[in-house]
Amino acid sequence: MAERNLHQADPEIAKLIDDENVREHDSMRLIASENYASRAVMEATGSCLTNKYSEGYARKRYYEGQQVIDQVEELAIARLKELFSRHASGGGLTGAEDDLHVNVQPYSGSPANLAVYLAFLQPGDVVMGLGLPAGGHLTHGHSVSITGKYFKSVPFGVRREDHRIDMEDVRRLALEHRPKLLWAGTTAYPRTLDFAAFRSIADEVGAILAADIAHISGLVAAGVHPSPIGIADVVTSTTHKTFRGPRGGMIFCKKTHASAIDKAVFPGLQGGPHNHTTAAIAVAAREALDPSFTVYAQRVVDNAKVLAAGLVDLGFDVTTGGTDNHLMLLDLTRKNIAGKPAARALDRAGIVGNYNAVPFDPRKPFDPSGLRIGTPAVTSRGMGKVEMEKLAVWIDRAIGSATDEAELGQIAQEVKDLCAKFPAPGLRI
Ligand code: DSN
Repeated sequence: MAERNLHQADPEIAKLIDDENVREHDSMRLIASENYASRAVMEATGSCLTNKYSEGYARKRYYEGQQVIDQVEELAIARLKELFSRHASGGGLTGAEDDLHVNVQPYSGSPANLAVYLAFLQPGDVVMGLGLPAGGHLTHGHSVSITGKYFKSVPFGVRREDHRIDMEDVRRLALEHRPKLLWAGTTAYPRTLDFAAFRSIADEVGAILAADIAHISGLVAAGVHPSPIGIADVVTSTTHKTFRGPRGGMIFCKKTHASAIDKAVFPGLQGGPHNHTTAAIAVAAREALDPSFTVYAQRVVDNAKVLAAGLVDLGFDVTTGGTDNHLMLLDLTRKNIAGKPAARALDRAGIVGNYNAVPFDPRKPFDPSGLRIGTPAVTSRGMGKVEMEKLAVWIDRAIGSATDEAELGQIAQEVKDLCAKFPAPGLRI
């Protein structure tokens, strides 16, 4: 008898997956960290590679039967080296590629960042990173994270007047606190990072410089955002945001740090790598090597600029006045609504973002003043300037009618009609 497919074996889960498929198709997905992975990436993720254990690294494993897996991991690494050497800063293409080591085994971005701590720090050492309320990540030393509990965290912020990172202040804090690790990375910051300025501060105080490019790795790969490769000692990233791969993590480092990073990932933090994910990362890297990905990444930024400008025209307070990357942060205080009710109303209108603290937010993190939105997913559907202009108007209408269910329903229908014209990669509709 033929093996049952998912719908036959588990109709409840099959239906929920179908429902999510419809939701992702019919809505404008603006969560800045989300995207649509391609069908090829999905196929690799759902493959038999999920069955295999392979603790260790290619040619040095603790289990037999690695004839295929070693090739998969080596291919993923080779493609990532080629891709991220293209726009490497400083060393130039060949220099950077020769000195580049890649680990594709971290289960996601947070484990990748923990590997950096394990590789270079002892408990109690000082770490500096952008504070969460200013747009940093939990794992850059926030107090509720293990990185803020086991290490002495000295967060830096953004300037009150323009909400941009003040490199002079980073330097002042670094000279005072002498961090062993300095993070250059963000999750809710709409401007370009100056990796060279971070490098010079790290050198001045003898810190390891780690760049967390989880949000921008697709833009960096395409040369649309400056690259920290060739500048930072270590670079971490997720693989599913602007990079548009499967959910996973990756670490780039100079060859001198290869052994410390590899040992920190396995056996320091993890067991067997997720080989199905590694294969899908290789597929995503191949997609990103295609010239069409550069066009995509540039359009992500172009779309974000159009959307931000449209929202400014409609009276929205866009922090820093706009964006250089894929995301923007709206401070809704002047619109007389908090971030959470606004995000909920937008969701009912088929526009999905997330409520988010804004710099110097007087409200609590679970009920903040802001909304974070971004353009990676809608750009993957082929949407452009015209659609971004419509989106700004819909966002304004929905936020202005947050308790008017009829109006929110009307917007949701208009959103759905537009989405029907833009097929989303990877979905089954
Ligand atoms: N959850 C990710 C984001 O949305 O930015 C960060 O880990």
